[in-house]
Amino acid sequence: MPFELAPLPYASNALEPHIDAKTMEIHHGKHHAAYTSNLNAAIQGTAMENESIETILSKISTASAAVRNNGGGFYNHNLFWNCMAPGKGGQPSGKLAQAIQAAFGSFDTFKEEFSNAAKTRFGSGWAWLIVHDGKLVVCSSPNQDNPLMDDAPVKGTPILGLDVWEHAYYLNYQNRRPDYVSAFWNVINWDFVAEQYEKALN
Ligand code: MN3
Repeated sequence: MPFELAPLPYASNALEPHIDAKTMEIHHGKHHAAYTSNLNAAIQGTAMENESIETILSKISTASAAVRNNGGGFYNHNLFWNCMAPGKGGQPSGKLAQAIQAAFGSFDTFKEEFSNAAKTRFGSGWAWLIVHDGKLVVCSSPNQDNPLMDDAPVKGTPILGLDVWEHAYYLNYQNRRPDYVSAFWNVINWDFVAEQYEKALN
């Protein structure tokens, strides 16, 4: 099997009270696991079997719906788990902080723009902070699409992603997506996001 489900980088209850253990267990152990095995099934026997997930996403317009949905789901959740960690939150520092200031005017303005992208994405999807031509941009995408896909309306390299599918929050927050979006800021691992920013610039 070309793609494997990596273990969560922390215990399933590590993000409580912001994200509850049961949600994390089902989200990683069932949803992410299903995207991974369905992706493997969808690429079996095709040329994509030996390609990286980034390569697959870069030509997703030529792939089946199964590869799009499950390939996106595989990649998006890998990024998502690592964008969070216990005892984090706060604000970024260094070059990323300066880039946020340059792109949005202030961290608070960025926070508002990203939160609005997450809250106003209709139905299932993701909010993103991406690097596009060396600049930071906030956007969102439907379903399991992401800005690495060649047919994405806003393209770039994701460095921070927030899952706003109901399966990401409904057990704890029910219909209160804005509360879940607010809670996300308490668990963002800015050290990881800063590493992704540096990589995206190179
Ligand atoms: Mn999800």
